[in-house]
Amino acid sequence: MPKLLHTADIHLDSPLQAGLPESVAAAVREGLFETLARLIETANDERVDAMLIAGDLFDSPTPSRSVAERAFELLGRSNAPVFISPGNHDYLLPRSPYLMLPLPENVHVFRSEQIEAVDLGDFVVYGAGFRSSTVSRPMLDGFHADTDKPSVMVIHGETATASAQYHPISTESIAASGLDYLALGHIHNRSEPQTAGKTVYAYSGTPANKSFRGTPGRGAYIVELGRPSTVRFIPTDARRFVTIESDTPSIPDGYERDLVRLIVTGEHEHLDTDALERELAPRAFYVKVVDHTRLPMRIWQRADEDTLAGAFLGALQAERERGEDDELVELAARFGLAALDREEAPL
Ligand SMILES: [Mn+2]
Repeated sequence: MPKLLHTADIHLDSPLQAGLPESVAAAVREGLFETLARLIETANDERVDAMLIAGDLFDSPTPSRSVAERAFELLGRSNAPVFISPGNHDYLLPRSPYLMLPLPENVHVFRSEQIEAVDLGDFVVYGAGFRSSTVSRPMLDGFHADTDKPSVMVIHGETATASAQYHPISTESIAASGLDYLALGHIHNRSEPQTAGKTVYAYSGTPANKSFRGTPGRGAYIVELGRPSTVRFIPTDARRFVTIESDTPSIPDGYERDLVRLIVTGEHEHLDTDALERELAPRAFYVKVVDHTRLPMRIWQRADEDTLAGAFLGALQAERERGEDDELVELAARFGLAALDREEAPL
């Protein structure tokens, strides 16, 4: 049975919105190309019969020429044909690199908002593409795969929302499609494969994170078309965004290539986040320390002292008992004690 690699939402050349230092952001952007190269290597190693990119390969409809040429050069290394369904980020403007630049022979871009079929002999690939940043017409409504061969569709859109601007796809239309697999893009957290009618469908999610938001562990789906189709996940991200929550301000081995957000919890009198970031720098590609610590209990015991600090802590405890926000009370205690003890304020 035909074998496919399903990916989507790489967002090449994304400016990133993670609040990272520019040099780190540049490395993450570069990592997106590494991820694309890895996807193509995987497709070749797995000897897939087609690679499907379900939209938003580029972050913008008009990426720079060098970015587009680099992407196309990589896609040209795929032994299998590559099918691209442009999404709401890389939609088909007349100036689109999909239309302006020479594409490798093995790359097919779906250029219409009407569903088009490409018969590869053993199976049929269907697809369509965004021609503007929004598509409100449900392109799958009324569609049925008119073939006896195994069939797959690659498309960008939303299955589970009332908002209609990013190509709404109803479960009913999937069930009526007769497709063996529907390769979806747009949602960056991958979904487990689901079934409607006899059609298996999934979001592969983005193959590489671009911020600490979203679930870690990105990759692509390897699909074997069949009745029913089977779906297997393979990891692909070149640099992971990892969040570690720990009482101990340390980073375990194995994160040297990754971006780590270390959330320090537990009881600590004072956490110097800047010093800790410098100290942990060799343990990861980038370290961001977030202070979620609480003051040790013994500090709060000072509320019994007959001192100004004692009275201050007692007043704060009373605030806490009246329902004041815990984190705010902790912060007030830290700043207040630092001032009373004539230290420099923390943070
Ligand atoms: Mn999208």
